Amino acid sequence: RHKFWETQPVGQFKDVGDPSLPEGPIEPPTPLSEVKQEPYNLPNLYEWITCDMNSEDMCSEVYNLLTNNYVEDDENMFRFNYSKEFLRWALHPPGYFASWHIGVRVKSSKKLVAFITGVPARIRACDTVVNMAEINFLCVHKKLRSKRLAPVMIKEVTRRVHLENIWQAAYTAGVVIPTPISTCQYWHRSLNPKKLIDVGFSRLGARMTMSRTIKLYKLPDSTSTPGFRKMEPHDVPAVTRLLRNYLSQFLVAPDFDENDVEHWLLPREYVVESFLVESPETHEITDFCSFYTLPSSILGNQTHSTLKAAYSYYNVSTKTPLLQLMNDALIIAKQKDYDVFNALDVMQNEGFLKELKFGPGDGKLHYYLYNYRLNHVMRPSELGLVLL
Ligand code: YNC
Ligand code: MG
Repeated sequence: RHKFWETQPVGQFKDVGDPSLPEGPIEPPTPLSEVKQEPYNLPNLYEWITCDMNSEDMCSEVYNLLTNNYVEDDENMFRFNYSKEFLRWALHPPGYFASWHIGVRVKSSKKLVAFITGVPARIRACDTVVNMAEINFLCVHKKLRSKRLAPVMIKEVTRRVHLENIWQAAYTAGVVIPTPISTCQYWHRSLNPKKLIDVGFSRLGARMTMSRTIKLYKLPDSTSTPGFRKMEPHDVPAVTRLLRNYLSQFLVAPDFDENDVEHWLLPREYVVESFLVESPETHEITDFCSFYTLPSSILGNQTHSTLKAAYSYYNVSTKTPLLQLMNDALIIAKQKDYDVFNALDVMQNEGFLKELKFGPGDGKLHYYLYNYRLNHVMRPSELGLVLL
């Protein structure tokens, strides 16, 4: 049934729930000299390229490929529209490898028709911190679908990851393949209900009018927590301590150091936003929340072309109740003119979703590890990892 995935070192469906299989790497690393030195073969009309995302032209080509061909919802009403600044941020973390940003061009016209990326990350699985690649942005042009190009893209990124002596990977997808370590759900909190209804993102509830709906989702004009402010560069050590301590409770989570926190969590306009609570008395950093910006193109609407969405990223509450912290995050997102605030049911998010009027979405998000077996399927609340 999965001609490609059945050949790969991933948990297979027939083995799910078999406690006799050991947790950890499925295959041992091979000597680097045995890693294939040449790229995999592509059909003759195409060629591999390494995409230098610092180049304005290259970044624009990737942006255009993804804007027109990347992930859509099941009804094909919306398509992710990652910004160029976001792509640069997502692909340039500490220690990134340019060789893991892989494109495929048509030889004759030089047109970019496929893309896949990896970035390095230390991910803890239970008690073990593993050097991994986070794989993202797999995209094949709509006109080249169902020609088995995706397996070649995946094998080529795997080869280039192996060349850096890394043997495991983490990734998420909307599709079910062998085999999810966890299956999560997106929840959506309307900030601009009228627009969301107008574009078909949400529907007017039963026995609801537009004015009652607008009132239901109304938020205060300003945040409520004393000491709530934007994260600044000098906060990196305190936020790192807070976050490391928080993430230690989950079964799978990133192992962030100060360099990672500086990259992934310091605010960047229109890319990632982070806020914290500094106690007005002790000046201690007690709580933290963050979200990233990922608009979607609205396909075929006369009035609106983009949906402005904020995605919950990492949140930590130690003193401020999580509900209050996230309500402040919603207030900020509303101030900044986002239409919707999205969150997965990972970490402790279930503790605020219903109370803060998030509604469940229809699509699922499946989490995967490559060449690493875990012996049980995790609940979303046991996951401490958010991929972009
Ligand atoms: C997917 N999303 O099952 P089987 S998420 C992984 N992730 O193989 P073809 C996928 N595999 O089942 P198409 C996948 N989607 O026969 C499909 N597959 O074994 C598998 N969409 O290939 C599929 N982006 O080329 C099947 O399919 C085989 O032309 C079929 O291309 C697929 O970034 C795709 O949703 C997704 O652009 C490129 O549909 C195309 O349909 C497309 O005939 C819109 O492929 C955009 C979209 C996916 C977003 C993402 C994470 C990707 C993870 C990839 C796996 C990484 C493994 C670890 C590597 C490093 C290892 C080390 C160390
Ligand atoms: Mg294909």
